Amino acid sequence: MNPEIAILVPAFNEEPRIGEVLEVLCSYTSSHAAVVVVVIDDGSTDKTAAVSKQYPIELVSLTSNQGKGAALQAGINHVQEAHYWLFVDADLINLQHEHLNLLLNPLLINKETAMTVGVFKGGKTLTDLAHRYFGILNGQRGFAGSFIHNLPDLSWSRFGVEIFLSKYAAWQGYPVAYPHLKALSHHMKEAKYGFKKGFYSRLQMYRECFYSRLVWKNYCRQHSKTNYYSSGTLP
Ligand SMILES: Nc1nc2c(ncn2[C@@H]2O[C@H](COP(=O)(O)OP(=O)(O)O)[C@@H](O)[C@H]2O)c(=O)[nH]1
Ligand SMILES: [Mg+2]
Repeated sequence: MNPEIAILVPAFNEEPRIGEVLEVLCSYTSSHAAVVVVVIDDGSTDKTAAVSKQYPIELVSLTSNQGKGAALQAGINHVQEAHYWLFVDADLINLQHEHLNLLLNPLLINKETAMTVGVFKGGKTLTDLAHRYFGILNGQRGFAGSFIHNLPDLSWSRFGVEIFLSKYAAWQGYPVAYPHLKALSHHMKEAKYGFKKGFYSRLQMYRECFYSRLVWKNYCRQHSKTNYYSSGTLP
């Protein structure tokens, strides 16, 4: 496939929300020659796949729900090689082309930059605060091709995937940029699933994040394709 830019959109039961995001991504694609948008349907039980198929995207369907990390890994395996990668959630509110440019520009301008982590600003107060103080969890990211190429498999990580990516980048000593994504936010779990189910799902997410925080070091030691210790010790 080898596109210039691969945009991966992990999606689990996002039927009412994914159209708004794909509308923006696919119109971005039409103005940029070699961009591919890959939706990874993570075993959804709603019409996420059917809605996605209305857009010029590549669809990867996982037969059962495997979690965000496995969905992203399935997208990476599908594309295999790209010069730049973007990870974009399927439930964003008010995504604009400018946000995609902001995630890509630091990678294009400074070839040393390995990863960008988008920080919501001026969207919703709660999501802004979460992004400001728990940036390690932010899901909108850009990557240089070499970062993804050298990355160990993410399939185990579920919602701990962002923590793993940030820890891995720090361990490798890779420069990371944090562009502010103005007026962007996302649907919170409580709004998507109702308070009780949403809250339970949030606790489950924190559990997966905590697990990733515990095991990332050992996982890196055992599975890294490169062995560059920036400071000689793991952070
Ligand atoms: N909830 C959930 N989301 C998943 C899963 N796999 C992929 N995703 C996608 O990961 C993104 C972030 O999920 P979300 O529940 O909104 O997490 P939050 O934004 O961190 O609260 C969305 O695009 C989801 O559709 C999964 O197993 N569960
Ligand atoms: Mg969300």
